[in-house]
Amino acid sequence: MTRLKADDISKVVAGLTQYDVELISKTGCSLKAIAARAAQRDLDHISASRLKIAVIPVTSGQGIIGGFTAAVAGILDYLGFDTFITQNSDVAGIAEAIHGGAEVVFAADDHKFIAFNLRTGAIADNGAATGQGYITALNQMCCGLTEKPVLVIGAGPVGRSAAGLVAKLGGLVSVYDIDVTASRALVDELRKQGQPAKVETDLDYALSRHQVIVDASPAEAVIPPRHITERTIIAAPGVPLGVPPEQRGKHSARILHDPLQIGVATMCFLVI
Ligand code: 2YH
Repeated sequence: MTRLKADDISKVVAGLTQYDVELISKTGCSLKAIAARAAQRDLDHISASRLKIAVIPVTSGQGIIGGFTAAVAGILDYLGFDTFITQNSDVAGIAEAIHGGAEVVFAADDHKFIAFNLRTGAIADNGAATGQGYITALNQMCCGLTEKPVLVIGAGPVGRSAAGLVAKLGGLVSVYDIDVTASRALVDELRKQGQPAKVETDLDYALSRHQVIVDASPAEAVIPPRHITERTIIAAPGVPLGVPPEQRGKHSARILHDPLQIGVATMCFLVI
């Protein structure tokens, strides 16, 4: 599982307005609209409520990531929520959030990143929410996924969630993971739900047959330049981005990638 680095998120807050402009040009939808759609929430109803949200620093494991809570809080603030970062970390942070009137809390350790609604008990996991948010955006970018072959690279929590939603939206899912038992398990699960899905064992061959790609893998440069054409559309929730740096500018209009924005926004809308 990828642990974000301070560098990955240092520009998130300052870049949110520009991020949203680019997201709208790629998908036709703002960050708020993508998240609301992914969570199947009514945007008008949500805009009206100014919900109080606390983001709690967590010191366990490898500890605090510089700028992590600020980036999460900045995204929630940008979406219109009344957000604060607790002064205290860990359990004292939870107490502070409750005393401060928070209805929703966000917190992450090295393994799990959750949003939790203290009133309703609703909980959202970053991995699953990121998959849902990215596929909602990809569906917009592709003007629908029905009958379209979609290659999902990576069968971790984000890839599993993404593959599930691609299948639900009528896409033809193929899965590649460096660990073939993980891709087999995901494909078996989809087939049990009556969704057609295929295991790919040769990534190069799989890439040569797909124009719509979900890069949910933590590997760098997993998509070689020869497989990126004017018709390739890439949704890349995986950090770092699997597109080689020299290919990014040229194809940026058809590459969706961010370190936190879509995942955090979708988590929030899933619990409210
Ligand atoms: O980046 C991570 C994990 N890889 C979460 C993975 C969930 N999909 N966690 C962030 C840790 C933040 C740190 N504890 C802090 O600053 O509070």
